[in-house]
Amino acid sequence: MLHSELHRLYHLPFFDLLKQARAVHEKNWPEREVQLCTLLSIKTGGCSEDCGYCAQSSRYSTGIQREDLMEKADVMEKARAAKENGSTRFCMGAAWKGVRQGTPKFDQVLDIVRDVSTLGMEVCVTLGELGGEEARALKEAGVTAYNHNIDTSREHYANIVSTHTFDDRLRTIRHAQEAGMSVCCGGILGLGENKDDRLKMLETLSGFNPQPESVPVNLLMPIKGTPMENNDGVDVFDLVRVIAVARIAMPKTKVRLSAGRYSLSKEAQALCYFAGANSIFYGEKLLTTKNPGANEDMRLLKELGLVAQAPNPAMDAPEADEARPLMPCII
Ligand code: SAM
Ligand code: DTB
Ligand code: SF4
Repeated sequence: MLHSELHRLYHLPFFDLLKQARAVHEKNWPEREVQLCTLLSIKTGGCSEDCGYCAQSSRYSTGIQREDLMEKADVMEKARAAKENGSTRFCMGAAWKGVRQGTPKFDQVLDIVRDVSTLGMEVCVTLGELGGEEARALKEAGVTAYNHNIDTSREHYANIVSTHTFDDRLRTIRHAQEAGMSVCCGGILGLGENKDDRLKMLETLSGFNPQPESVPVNLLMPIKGTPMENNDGVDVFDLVRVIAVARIAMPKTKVRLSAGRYSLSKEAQALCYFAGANSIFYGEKLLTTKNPGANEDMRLLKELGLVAQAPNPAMDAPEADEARPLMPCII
């Protein structure tokens, strides 16, 4: 969607924007369903990259305990527990710059994916940069979706990371799409960006061909020791507006209310659901930071009359529109 249209939507009177987003949501989604996803950090800390928000970058003293790639049996135990708790998507994250075909660690990840994919949940991984070969191997092993966020606008990206570029991120996303995986790609609010950066991020995401299957909207979890530890918080109405505009610009995308729910009130979360959020990370830990407890989330869903979405592990990736260029935003 064009920047001018996103801008117009964002600046509508609050309730007009909500009404429009709700109408799009109701037309495209079973309105009461929320997908529950569980996150697991399978390799923690010690990352070579300098993403200014991240607890796991080796450039900052954040006090995170480094942990090697988890054993498959331990991952399976967590995955089974997630399924029993009602999660339909299991997302495994690794603090790597990227992965390379033919390396022992990548083989180990493929082995983990093969086993997790037998459990009947959607399997998502986020491992950093991918080439075409790696993307095809992950798809073949049973990955449903690849998470790789653009985080912010192209213009602001260099202010938050210097060790890779916005275009590096887009190339990885393209490789994941070409291999037939769904793409989970979103960003973080609270990185010192302005409203225009947020709209530019939505312009890039909604311009993907195909649009992402899911868009995580994260609020910065300020991490002590990182350059962003003292960043200003994000206004709740700004968050709701971003979700509503994302819903309108990407009607068939799951909008995932991601990091930052821990500090959101029940009422704020309810507004996010109303505006079009239909997926959350479920379970008391994200990768390294806190998330609301599962009981608390269940209670809120119940209070709002919302239900957990059924799993769809055989889900096909969205298809590209052949009349439009693939990845139009890449330079
Ligand atoms: N290394 C891989 C990568 O960068 O894509 C995968 C792991 S990385 C931690 C996954 C995503 O988590 C990041 O792209 C970022 O959007 C989000 N994230 C990391 N730290 C965060 C924080 N402190 N607050 C909010 N979101 C964060
Ligand atoms: C995403 O966009 N958010 C999740 C998931 N994708 C991998 C990660 C949030 C991490 C929050 C900070 C932490 O726990 O370290
Ligand atoms: Fe953190 Fe991923 Fe950046 Fe590494 S590449 S510092 S894990 S966000």
